[in-house]
Amino acid sequence: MKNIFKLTIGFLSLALAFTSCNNGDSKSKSALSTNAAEKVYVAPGEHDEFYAFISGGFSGQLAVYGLPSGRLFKVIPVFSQDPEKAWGYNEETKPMLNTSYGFIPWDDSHHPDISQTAGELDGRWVFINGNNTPRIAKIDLTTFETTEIIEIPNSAGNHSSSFVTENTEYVVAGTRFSVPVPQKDMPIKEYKGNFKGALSFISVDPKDGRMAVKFQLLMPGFNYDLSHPGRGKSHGWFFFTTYNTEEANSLLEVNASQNDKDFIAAINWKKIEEYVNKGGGTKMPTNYAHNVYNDETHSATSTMIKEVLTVNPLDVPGAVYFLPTPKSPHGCDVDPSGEYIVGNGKLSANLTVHSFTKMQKAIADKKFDGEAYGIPILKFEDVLAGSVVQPGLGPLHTEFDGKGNAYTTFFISSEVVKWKLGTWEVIDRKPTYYSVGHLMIPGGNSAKPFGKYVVAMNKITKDRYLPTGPEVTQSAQLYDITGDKMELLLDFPTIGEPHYAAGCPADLIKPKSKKIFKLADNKHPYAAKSDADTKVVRNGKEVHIQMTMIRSHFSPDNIEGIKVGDKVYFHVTNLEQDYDVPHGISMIGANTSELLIMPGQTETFVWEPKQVGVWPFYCTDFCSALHQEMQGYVRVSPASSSIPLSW
Ligand code: K7E
Ligand code: RUQ
Ligand code: CUA
Repeated sequence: MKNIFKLTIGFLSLALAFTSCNNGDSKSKSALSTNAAEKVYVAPGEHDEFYAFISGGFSGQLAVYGLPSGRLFKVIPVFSQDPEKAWGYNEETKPMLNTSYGFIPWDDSHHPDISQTAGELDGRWVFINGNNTPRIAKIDLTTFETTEIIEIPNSAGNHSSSFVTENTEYVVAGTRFSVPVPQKDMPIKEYKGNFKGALSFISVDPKDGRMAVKFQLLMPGFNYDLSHPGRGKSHGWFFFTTYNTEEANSLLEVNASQNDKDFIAAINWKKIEEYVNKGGGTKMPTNYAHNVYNDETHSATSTMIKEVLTVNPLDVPGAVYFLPTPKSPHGCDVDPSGEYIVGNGKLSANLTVHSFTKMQKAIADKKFDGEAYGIPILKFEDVLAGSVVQPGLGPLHTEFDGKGNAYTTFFISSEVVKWKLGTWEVIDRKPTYYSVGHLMIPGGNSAKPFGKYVVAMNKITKDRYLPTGPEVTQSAQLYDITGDKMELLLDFPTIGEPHYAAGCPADLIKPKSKKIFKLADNKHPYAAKSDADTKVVRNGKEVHIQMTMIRSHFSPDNIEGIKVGDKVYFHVTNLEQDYDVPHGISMIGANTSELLIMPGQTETFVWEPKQVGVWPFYCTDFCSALHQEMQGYVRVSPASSSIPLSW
């Protein structure tokens, strides 16, 4: 115990002193095998084998890369405004960023996860969490656009999220911070015993993917750090790592690392689902936003929901157990068979692996080691499958290759360690440059991983790239894992700080991702589907322009009768029906971004002219040889003017 505590202090000071991580070892750069370049080379015009969806961390976005090339294809705005796509700037998408706190165009997004059917990736959607103002977003993989965002009530620091169950029955969101539920004004010192940790099970409609908070389990006031679903034999269960089981209100080391072991919470969600389907649970008044993007109107609506179903774990006997797990476990990872649950104890010397079979036996034998707030604690020895002995310093996350091997990242010793499930022996280790967080094997969080590559995502790069002022890019590193030994192939920069990523074979998504919206199906209330539909309508100080765009003109392109003090809505429809022919539009002095409008779609921006004059607008996307001719003028007259609207 004393020794472990000493180790803890050592680990912590190492963790705090980034500079003591592996320092720039320039020899490693030339140590690449000569065929590394060949292995990542995707010839011009050729396609990559895998998609990788890498979280943008504090940029609130999700970046789409190809593997093995590491080429960046798209940055999908999720919890962010993006002037490139007008996301969060145009009137159609602003409601997507609505919350119970108002319009919040930013978040900290950590963990993308691809939807699954029967435990395998199905390539329909990617889910990702917003940590800060707790939200879960869903991205449609036919359009690569965010189509739904749901806020999570009673939650704070939505970190153990957004992982999906085997058939995407649920996307699960767990609170990092326990808080008063419902929120109230109370002394912080009275945290212990009074705060709650909400674990939310958000159902996903199998047809349209529509999300709804089915129930929230109100757990003791620990920090719920990460989670992963059971699969195969453990289908129906969900596992969450916890830290601060001391329930300290200040996490200075002395407070938070007292307990030799924290817990992995094992939740039998099937049992709780049965309980709530029979009318169990308590409806609690609350307030949270549910934002849905409609493909037909090309616009989003935001609805406030006033109630959530909460469940007290003590009301569902046999649904919740605690598995003691040494020293502040971070990642909670389940192997493809569903048997092994890895608790990555950040401050632990060994890596702990629990056995689902042993857990079930211990539960059946009722062999408990006391309880916490009435929830049975299983005996460590009774659930332990094995330990990887001293594999490295500061384990964070583990992924699996589907061939019986696991790969764990070590933040402090800056490396990926490959080890064998069942024998727990270390097979290989490779340095990362530097301070790796998550890692990703395509399908690595499913029953069927594609164990060809692992991507390590690093927090610090120091000397690895051309310097760019005080901040250097964060980065990912690609390793070939087809042999016994991992082989470093490639470094590539990431958007923001990367946390988790999700990868899948390109073929799963490619065939359905060249979507074109049919103009005939456009149900936007202000769509103009031909030049005959175009008009300009005044309603007091509000003016609505219904405009079209097609190579290479706007219609109308000369508008008069607008006055200072008007609020002018440009509703612009792209009449094109060819793949990949967007047009843009921008207006001088408009307090918004340009619009980039896809074929068949209508988008809207607002312009409030402040000065009289004749003001130009133009197409922002180089669309044809006559792109530069795609322009128009709006004449703005004094507020007192009686010039009629004309176009
Ligand atoms: Cu380890 Cu937010 Cu998944 Cu980052 S967390 S690394
Ligand atoms: S930290 S290992 Cu950047 Cu929040 Cu996650
Ligand atoms: Cu339309 Cu450029």
